[in-house]
Amino acid sequence: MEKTWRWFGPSDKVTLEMMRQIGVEGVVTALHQYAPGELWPLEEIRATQQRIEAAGMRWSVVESLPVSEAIKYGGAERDALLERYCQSLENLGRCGIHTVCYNFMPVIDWVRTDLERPLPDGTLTLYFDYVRFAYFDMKILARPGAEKDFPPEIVAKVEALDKTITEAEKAQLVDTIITKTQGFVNGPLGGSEASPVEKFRALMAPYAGLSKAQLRENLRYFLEAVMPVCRKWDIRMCIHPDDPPMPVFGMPRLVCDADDIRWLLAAVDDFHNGLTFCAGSLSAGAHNDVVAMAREFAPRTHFVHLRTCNLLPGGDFVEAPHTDGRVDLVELVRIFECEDRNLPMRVDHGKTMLGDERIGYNPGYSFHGRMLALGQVEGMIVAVRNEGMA
Ligand code: DNO
Repeated sequence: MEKTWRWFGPSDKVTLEMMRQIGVEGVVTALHQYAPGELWPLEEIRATQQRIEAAGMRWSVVESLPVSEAIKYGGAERDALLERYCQSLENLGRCGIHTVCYNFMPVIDWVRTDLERPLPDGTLTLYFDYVRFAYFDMKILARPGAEKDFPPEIVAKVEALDKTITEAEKAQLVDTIITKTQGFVNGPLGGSEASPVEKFRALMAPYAGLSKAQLRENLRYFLEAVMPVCRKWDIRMCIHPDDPPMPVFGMPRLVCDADDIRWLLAAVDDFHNGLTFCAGSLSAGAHNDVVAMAREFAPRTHFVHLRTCNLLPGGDFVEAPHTDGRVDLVELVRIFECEDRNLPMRVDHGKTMLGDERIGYNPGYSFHGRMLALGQVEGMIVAVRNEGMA
């Protein structure tokens, strides 16, 4: 596998020079200056690519070329948006960039309730508290009927929490779930001066009543529209699994388990329609046997996110150290090394440690924590390659 690292562009506090020093070979980035739906001009792609190459690496993966909401819910403007999406893909192809990660999650990308959860050793990690998540849905977003989506014991805990939760804790939940985790991925939530919660409700409105089957048809429509340009320029589209792998806020999600992935790969049976194997996202669902899924889907995997969660009682999960989670990452390295396509791999998230907390990195994208994880994974790769020689 190729050692890659996500870079958020010139404003990222982790510089290309820092990445080069720790052994990164390929850069994963996007033209973050453009909002979803805007065209990525050829000369801007080239400028970013040249900057990366001047630092001694290559631009391996685009993460992400964001799919506009209207494409996902099938709005009137979707064909115009798709035309522009294809044009951006062609521009990437002309520059020799062949791997494009995207997601098809309605409105919200990844969900955590705590971005600085202390571990016993003093480092900080990302955490998902099921009761606080349900609290946000039922009491802050106040989504009609939300309580029907949670088991009775969770609803009871939400009611108990409602008696003790402080205003500051509520504000922290809004800031974490809506502002901090989403903001740096696709830019800040659009719209007026409305509060984040109001903006969020407005973004969710077009999905009201949209079934999983309809969302699937919209994904198929998207894939059929982009496949011709992908075939022409050998661009491998790789969808990111849902994080966490379950429907949220009453909206369907399409990449939660092995059956979903089977559907996706069969819906458009083309090598260019592939997967970002995000082991971390998949590992947050107790229903997923992540190693078995890697074995099954490796031939259509074009990009690997190598990390793992641990599942806790009551539906919580925590992002675990790379050597200590529920998924055997060494086995995943074996599986993806066997693919023999030098698959780009990034360690995805890392712990916040040794002063990372003072710098203000994007949540999950610390420097020291990810560097430690990369060192650990690099050791796994070397050991696995040596097994092959034995
Ligand atoms: C979070 C990331 C996701 C991912 C997008 C890809 O850390 O893994 O935001 O980049 O879902 O479209």
